[in-house]
Amino acid sequence: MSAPKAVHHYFQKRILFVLALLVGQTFSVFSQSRSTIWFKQPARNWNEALPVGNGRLGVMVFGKESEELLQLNEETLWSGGPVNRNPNPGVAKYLPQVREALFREDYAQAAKLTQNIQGLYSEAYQPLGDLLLKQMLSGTSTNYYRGLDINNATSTTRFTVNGVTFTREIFVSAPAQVIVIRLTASKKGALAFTAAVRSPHPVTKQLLGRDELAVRGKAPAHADPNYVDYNPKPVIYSDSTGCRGMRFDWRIKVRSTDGTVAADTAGLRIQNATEAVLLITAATSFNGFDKCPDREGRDEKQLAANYLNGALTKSFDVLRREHITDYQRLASRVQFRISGSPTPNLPMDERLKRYAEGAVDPELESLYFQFGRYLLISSSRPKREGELGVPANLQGIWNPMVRPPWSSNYTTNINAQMNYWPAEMVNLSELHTPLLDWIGYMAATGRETTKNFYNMGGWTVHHNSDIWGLSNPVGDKGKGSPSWANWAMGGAWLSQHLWDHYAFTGDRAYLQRYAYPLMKEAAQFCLDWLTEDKQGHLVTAPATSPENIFITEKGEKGSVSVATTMDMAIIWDLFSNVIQASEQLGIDADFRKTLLDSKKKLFPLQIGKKGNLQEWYKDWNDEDPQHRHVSHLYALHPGREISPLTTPAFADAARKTLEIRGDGGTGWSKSWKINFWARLHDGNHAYKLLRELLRLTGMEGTDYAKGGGTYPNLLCAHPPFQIDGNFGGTSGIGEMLLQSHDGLIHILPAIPDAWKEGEVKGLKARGGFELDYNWKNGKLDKLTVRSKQGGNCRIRVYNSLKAAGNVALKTANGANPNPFYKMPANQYQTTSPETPANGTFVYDLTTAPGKEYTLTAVR
Ligand code: FUC
Repeated sequence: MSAPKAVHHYFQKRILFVLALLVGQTFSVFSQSRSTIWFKQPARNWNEALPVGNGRLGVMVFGKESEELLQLNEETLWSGGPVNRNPNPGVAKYLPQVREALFREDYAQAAKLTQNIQGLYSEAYQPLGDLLLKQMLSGTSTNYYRGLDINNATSTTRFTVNGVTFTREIFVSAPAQVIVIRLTASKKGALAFTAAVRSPHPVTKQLLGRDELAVRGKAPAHADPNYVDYNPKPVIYSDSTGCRGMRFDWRIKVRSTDGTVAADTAGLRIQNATEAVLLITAATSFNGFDKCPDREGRDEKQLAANYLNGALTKSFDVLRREHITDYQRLASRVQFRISGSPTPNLPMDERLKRYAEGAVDPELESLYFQFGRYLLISSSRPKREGELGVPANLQGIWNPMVRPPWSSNYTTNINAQMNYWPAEMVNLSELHTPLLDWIGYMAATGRETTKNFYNMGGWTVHHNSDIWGLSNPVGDKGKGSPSWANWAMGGAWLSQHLWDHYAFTGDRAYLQRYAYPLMKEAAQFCLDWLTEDKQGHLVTAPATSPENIFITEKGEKGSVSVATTMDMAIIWDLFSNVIQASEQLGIDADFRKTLLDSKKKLFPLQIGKKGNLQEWYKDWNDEDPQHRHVSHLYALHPGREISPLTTPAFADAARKTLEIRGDGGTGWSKSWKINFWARLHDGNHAYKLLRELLRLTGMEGTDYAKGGGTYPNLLCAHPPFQIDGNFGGTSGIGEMLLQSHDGLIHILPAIPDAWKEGEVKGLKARGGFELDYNWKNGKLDKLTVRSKQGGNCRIRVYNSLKAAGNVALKTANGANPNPFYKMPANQYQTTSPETPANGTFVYDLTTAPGKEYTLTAVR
């Protein structure tokens, strides 16, 4: 190569490089504003702080300048120990008495008797403590910025004091199992701070060398729920058995700094630094739901040391790179964009305020969808070698209180399941597995619960569970209201998750070895639990409809009755799924027949005098017609018994029910309603509720009537904070974009007028299909289907399509031959999903495993 040519070449490369940098920068600024929740001031309270986590370790970042508050959690740190599986012996004798009263229609007496059939409350999820970064600053700060970028799961705080800019970056690495904090100053040696710790639990602090602090303690042996106020000591630390209260070991280590490090038990002091990198980790002695957490506990000191030592072998850059790669591997599977007004580059509190006033902000809506995915990635990771994966609880993994609202437990009459509604469809299937694993543990105690409380087989969970796999009806042996405590359908509902994981992944070995046996046993409990009423229908008795109160024709109020619609719908769903699973596995023909016969005898769905889907056995009124739970619509969502495509009359009744219930409610209630309206194919109504879910609220107390919405940090307000509403919101948006539960893949089933044009990539449908598509003017434009397992791909769309190349696209005819789309026997079905309706097109596309197909709109 001649010299001038080489020089020319060099400049060309240089220009290209600069161009690439510029493009990269514009892109990252653009993408950052789309993916960042940011503020101009530190968090004034917990609901303004920003959540980061790796599934196990969680941090709420407050971003305070001179006393930064990082509130920390470790997912296994709960109060208590393994459950007493027979806490109230002999209570099974009340069941026949309850039934006798119910069939005499003495509902008050039935409720009183039901209350005898209660065990103990769940234990509570615990905070680990606070890390305080006390920074010496000589003046007030300007140019303040605090943000969470969900593109790289990193929180950044930045401010300037006396011309020096201080930056703190925080992320929680899943590969390294540590929290990483980097503090920098723009001026050499200007960084000086003390890292101090505090814990709500009794702890001892120990210095491990010059730059490492260990904080050790024990979680409470017991913590009462926050709504129990009759015990003199609601939180108990003492335990003489070694079986209640787990130990924890929490470490803070200065990984590197150019400053000086000094330490005493007050904290680690760093001075004259330009940069400091801290590593934080924690471990508990939790050793499984059935092991004494102290006596039989794991060596938490060793675990913490191992995490730390592993991370110490890596530089900050390597830790960060590995964190981002790991996070993006999951996060980048789904892209979602709604066209429209450009994103206003505003702090989130201002942006939400503007939105509540009616501003158009489609990127806030797509950000909210992705934020739900972010939260799942950050709070629910599958088990790692030698570790357990714990499901996201009522607050995910973020909780600062020893007695958090509802113990921050697993509430299975809606909340725990809602957390996992989006998991499969938003392409995070493996993040569903902590819940699926946990179901196995709940079943272990649940088998004894059904025996001890009812003298029956199979397993179930009542409306509360915890890290110990609690399954008994709670209520502290008669002090809880049966309207919530004695609802016995948790096991049956959770089993839907076992089935759905299979329906989406097609993982036969998982179905055969793990899911099916648990589903079958849940069905066995239901068979035992069902009894015949005078008309020969199979009914549940006692039955409640969480957590509603009926008023009988005589004007009597009650909660315990017979055959609530929710009970019947959950059992219908479970039996249908077990039937289908046994067919696919080619086993248990006799059991299948029993279920088929029982399904036919189940007390039927009823349409009430107001044209609504009836909630109760009889057409009674509700004490609170706008009650937040809309349990009876289980049949519409997450069940599949009612659908406009198969049971239009019942879909109309469901709509009527929703109209009567209204659009109000707590955070999760609004989220559920988004899913309902999407299932009714009413995108505009779903969208109305999405806007209301995103309504900015500052409410912190527990108020059921007002304030359901969103906090400035985008976490959902029940109020108080509950994470279910976030996940339910993400699932609701998913259901607006794609549905695959009723015999076909329905594309854009509930697209609102406000979303005229957009694009989504990577959504999952049952049977292992992955879809990318965009739409213009509300109509599908181009669709790409990736088939993982092959099989017929039946799609329902609102405009005609053509396939590229020699791909055969046929108009659908007859039942969908794909076994994942087989419709369960349904006595209410009057039409078939493939029946063409006005303006709809239903196609069949034969697919081969691993192949990709592209369809485009015919114009
Ligand atoms: C159920 C709901 C409440 C709350 C609690 C955690 O009991 O009725 O609204 O979400 O769970």
